[in-house]
Amino acid sequence: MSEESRKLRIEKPGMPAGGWGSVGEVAHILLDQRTVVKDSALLLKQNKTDGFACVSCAWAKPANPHPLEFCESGAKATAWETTSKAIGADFFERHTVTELESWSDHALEDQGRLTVPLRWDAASDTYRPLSWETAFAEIGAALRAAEREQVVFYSSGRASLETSYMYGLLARMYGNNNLPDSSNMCHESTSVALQKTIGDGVGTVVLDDFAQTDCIFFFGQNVGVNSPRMLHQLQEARRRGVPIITFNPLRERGLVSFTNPQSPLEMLTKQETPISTQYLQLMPGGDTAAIMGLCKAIFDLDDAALAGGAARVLDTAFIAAHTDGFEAFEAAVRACPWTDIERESGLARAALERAAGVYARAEAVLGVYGMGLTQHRNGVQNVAMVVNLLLLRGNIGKPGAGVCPVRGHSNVQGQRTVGITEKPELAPLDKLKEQYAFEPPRATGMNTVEACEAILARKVPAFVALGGNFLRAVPETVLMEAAWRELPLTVQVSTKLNRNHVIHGKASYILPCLGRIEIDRQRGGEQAVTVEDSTACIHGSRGMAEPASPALLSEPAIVAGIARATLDANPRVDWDAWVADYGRIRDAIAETYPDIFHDFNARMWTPGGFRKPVGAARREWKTESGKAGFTVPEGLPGNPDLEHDAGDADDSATLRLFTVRSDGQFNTTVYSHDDRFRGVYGSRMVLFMSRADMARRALAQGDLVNLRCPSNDGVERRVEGLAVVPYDIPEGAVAGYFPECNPLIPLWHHARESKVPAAKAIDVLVERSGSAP
Ligand SMILES: Nc1nc2c(c(=O)[nH]1)N[C@H]1C(S)=C(S)[C@@H](COP(=O)(O)OP(=O)(O)OC[C@H]3O[C@@H](n4cnc5c(=O)[nH]c(N)nc54)[C@H](O)[C@@H]3O)O[C@H]1N2
Ligand SMILES: Nc1nc2c(c(=O)[nH]1)N[C@H]1C(S)=C(S)[C@@H](COP(=O)(O)OP(=O)(O)OC[C@H]3O[C@@H](n4cnc5c(=O)[nH]c(N)nc54)[C@H](O)[C@@H]3O)O[C@H]1N2
Ligand SMILES: [Mo]
Repeated sequence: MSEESRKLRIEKPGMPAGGWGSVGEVAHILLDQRTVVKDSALLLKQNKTDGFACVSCAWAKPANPHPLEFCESGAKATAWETTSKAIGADFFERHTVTELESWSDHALEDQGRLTVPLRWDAASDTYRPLSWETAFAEIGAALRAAEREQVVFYSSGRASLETSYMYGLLARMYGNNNLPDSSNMCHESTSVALQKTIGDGVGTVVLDDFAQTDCIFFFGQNVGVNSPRMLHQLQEARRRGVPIITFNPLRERGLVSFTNPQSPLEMLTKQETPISTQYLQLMPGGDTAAIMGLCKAIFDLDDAALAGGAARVLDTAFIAAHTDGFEAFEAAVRACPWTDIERESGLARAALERAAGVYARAEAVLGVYGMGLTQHRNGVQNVAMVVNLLLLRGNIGKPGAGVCPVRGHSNVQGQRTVGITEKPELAPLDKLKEQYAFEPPRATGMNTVEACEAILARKVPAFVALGGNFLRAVPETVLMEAAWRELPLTVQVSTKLNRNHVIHGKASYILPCLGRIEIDRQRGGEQAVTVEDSTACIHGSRGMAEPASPALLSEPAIVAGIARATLDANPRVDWDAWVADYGRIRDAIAETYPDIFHDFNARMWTPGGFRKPVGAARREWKTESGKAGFTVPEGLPGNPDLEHDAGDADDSATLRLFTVRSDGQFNTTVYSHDDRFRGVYGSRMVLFMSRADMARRALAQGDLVNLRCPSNDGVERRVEGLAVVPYDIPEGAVAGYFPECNPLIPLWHHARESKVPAAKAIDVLVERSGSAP
């Protein structure tokens, strides 16, 4: 039995989201990380106009913030970055890299901040310090000699607009569009679906829409854990009597009720605001079917209204003026039998009809969603189905209505805006050519899945990562780790040690950077950066904490260092001048994208941010037809998981696994092994299962099981030693944690058009391996 599962403690999922539990958690992590600044003073500056943008999620930062505009997750992220723990020179004298392979994700990052540039030394199997100049020179020499079309430039969605712009330019001046980013595992299904249907690859709503809406449909997003500041908007909406209808296979605590930890009265009286007015526990992957059901019920209501001479339920004027594809969509919905809808969604017709009734009575509806929709084989279609639902009553482009993807990393949306994309058609290549007098590469680059395929095929000579923990975040862990070790060169710009460093290429460099919360001093004085939030608002962010080490460089300085050592000099790009004064990078960004970023330096401190133009929000549809498009789903079953590879699975034995996050983590950064919301403490090696499925397999709470992904492609995919936790989850579905369950996901198991790994519906077989201790 693993060390972890011995420590497992299971309790009833208890306290509401927010509340005293949240206050306790914040205090605990501030103490545990021995943060360097006066915590409360720093936290007061979080998400304020003159302060720093939280490094946790991408939720909007209001123009009139709460005095404490942060949440439990944001406070944890701040403490984690400003920790006084640091990896000193002696750390690697005590631990070989091979030894570190057996450490948990938590243990690796908990060593604290990386403080000096490091290079792996084969003789001692440790990382050894080297100077920045030597690091840049060696990396530059290696990149110059590599096959340029095959080098990969990954980025994780935290880096600022300034850094991201420079990084995209570096890749293109080097010679390729291989710019995969964490978005490829996340909301790429959104970017593809929304671009196609409404002509903008981003959401259409702003914070004010939450104040004006009269109904919210909420799909597959765990707000209490992953974007807790949004609970304020939801709580306010609930107080106005706004119904919130939730589609989620798990009963998530934060979607059930909320206590505002910033309201003394609520805290003292233990008041809770119920969040969801109707909670539909569908099967994972059942959203397309569920939304088909909603639409079918809406057509029925419209038929009845027509027959009875009442006002139409469909917004026929909007549909006629603003959409195309309606007739085909209507025909598909009417032809779709309720039996199929009920079977595929796992929901009863009556429950869907009730939700549709609420939708039909509302004048302004928001469609909010997260990874529960995007990380499926049919992830793009799921998002298009939300658009279909909204279009039926003109719920895009009017106050209080719209589509609201909840983005993950704090600048993941912004990175796309300034050119981090493998799709050349999404980057202003002609403009870059004119601005910098070089020939930008025109071939499509690799996204995340394609980069993995190329790594597995041993075709990638070098992998450069701007943040993140690529190897731990991607699927197909076993094959990927083996191939990763054969990469000739890995270069990683990072703040903390992670698995991506301890499993490394034949030559490997770790370049430690400043975090966004830290003061960034350059020749031109203290610098600020910018980020774009989930509602397309762009904000300034000023670092406030003393850096973890004087040897750290900022991300722009590191990108510039690599660029100078790798690229031929170009008189139009003065990397050093950019680093001395980030205002000049913003001038360059404004020149490339004048429509979005004109007067960038003047506007970056606008309270609430300045908004990037989103045509769809004004009903200007930048689609081929000039209209918003209805999409006919490819038909039910909507979840063709493992479609081309059923393997040895016996249908009745397979369960559908989806992977989720706990409040003790930010992606692969594991703050603690506790999940307060789900009542699981001390271990993440657990499997949430319905009591019915447990009874069928004669499993008791705490019994240990192994999971196996059945497929006949010759690859063995297993995770061993998960303790069973009984949970309120549909029969036939089980849930486990990301990244612990990633070894179960085949690389080919991804969304069809966006290639987002389908981490929310993996067929698995369960084998008993031991009884509860
Ligand atoms: N504290 C914290 N904050 C974070 C992160 C973090 O790890 N920790 N990560 C950040 C990042 S990068 C991202 S992308 C976001 C992720 O935030 P979310 O989008 O909330 O992602 P997940 O935690 O993966 O959970 C998705 C939810 O979908 C549900 N679900 C699973 N399958 C289905 C399905 O088929 N249909 C439906 N309707 N629901 C389903 C799950 O039960 C879960 O509640 O959060 C960001 N914020
Ligand atoms: N099974 C499964 N897999 C998933 C998901 C899932 O739901 N299920 N979710 C997917 C999603 S939505 C995402 S976004 C990806 C996440 O994939 P990534 O973005 O690649 O991973 P993170 O865990 O966010 O990266 C953490 C590391 O980033 C570095 N870091 C932190 N702050 C900074 C900084 O300021 N600068 C720099 N340079 N580095 C920094 C630290 O070294 C830290 O160890 O994972 C995906 N993988
Ligand atoms: Mo994400």
